[in-house]
Amino acid sequence: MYNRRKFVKLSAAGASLSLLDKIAAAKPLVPPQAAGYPIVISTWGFGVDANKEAWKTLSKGGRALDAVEAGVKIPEADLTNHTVGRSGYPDRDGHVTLDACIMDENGNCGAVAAMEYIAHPITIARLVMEKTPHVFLVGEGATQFAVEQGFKKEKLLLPESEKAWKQWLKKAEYKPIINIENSKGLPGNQYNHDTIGMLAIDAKGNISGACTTSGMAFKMHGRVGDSPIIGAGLYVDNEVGGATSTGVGEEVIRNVGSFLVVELMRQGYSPEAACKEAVQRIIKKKPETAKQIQVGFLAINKKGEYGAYAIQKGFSFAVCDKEKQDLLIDGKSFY
Ligand code: SD4
Repeated sequence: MYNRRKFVKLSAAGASLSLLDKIAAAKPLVPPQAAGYPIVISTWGFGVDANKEAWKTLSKGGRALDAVEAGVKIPEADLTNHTVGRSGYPDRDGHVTLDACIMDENGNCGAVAAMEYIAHPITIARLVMEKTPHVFLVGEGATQFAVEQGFKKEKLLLPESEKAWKQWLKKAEYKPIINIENSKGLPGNQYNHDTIGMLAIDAKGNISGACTTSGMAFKMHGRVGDSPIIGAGLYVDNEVGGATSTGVGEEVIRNVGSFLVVELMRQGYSPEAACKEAVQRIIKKKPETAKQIQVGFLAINKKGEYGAYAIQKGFSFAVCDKEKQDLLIDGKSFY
């Protein structure tokens, strides 16, 4: 307890004490009901299988951080998926470069971007978080760190992706295709972008998130999107909730999208309303661009309530909890 003299001294040092008191007072005093826990949600149809993997950890009382890492490794390893992890489509120069980030309930985070030759960027992002004094490693430095951690370099450009890239080179037209994430199975260069963002709350009520992608197919060499950027592609605040994004990353970065969604939830917005407001900011800033692109946000709050919103129709997200492990929901959209 403060005695008065100490208090006066501290107050004289600035208005910071009362500000700190205000912040402390603003924290919810009663923790939200844990009835909705554990739960895991993720972007797009491939989120269903990813969630099921995460559920193996969550249903045993495991930590949300372990669950999201294990979950997103499923699409990272899926050879039929050309937009996350191994077998991702390359950039326009033929390099497969991967981006990922992860964030835990204590505000710790780690990320890698433009990393080549390593198939599970999410695990390297977690190692950056846990084993280095840094948050973000990129390019050769990220690969070098992964090798130092015992990971093998491997060729990520698989024949199917190489074929699609060579086909793309004929016209070399960079044009993101709306909702290509839902078009699994289309031949040739039809995949343009695809990302898994996953948010989980474990039995203790702790929130973590992960986001991983090979980014926009046929992007410029060195281009990094929103997915590995904390605050853009992913953000978690254990007092409030978490958010993640998918779609054309440039527009998400411009609006620091996932951080914005979490901050709106802090102000009382529901997850869906927060996602909608973030989408509307993107549209307001660049209405003509927004007509041509997809961006979707997915969010969960501390109570385990979730919601999503996208610019275009067709954004789906997967939900997994005690009741149902394979739910796929169509997100609402502006258009
Ligand atoms: C990016 N946001 O690199 C990623 C791509 C994506 O669904 O999300 N696709 O911009």
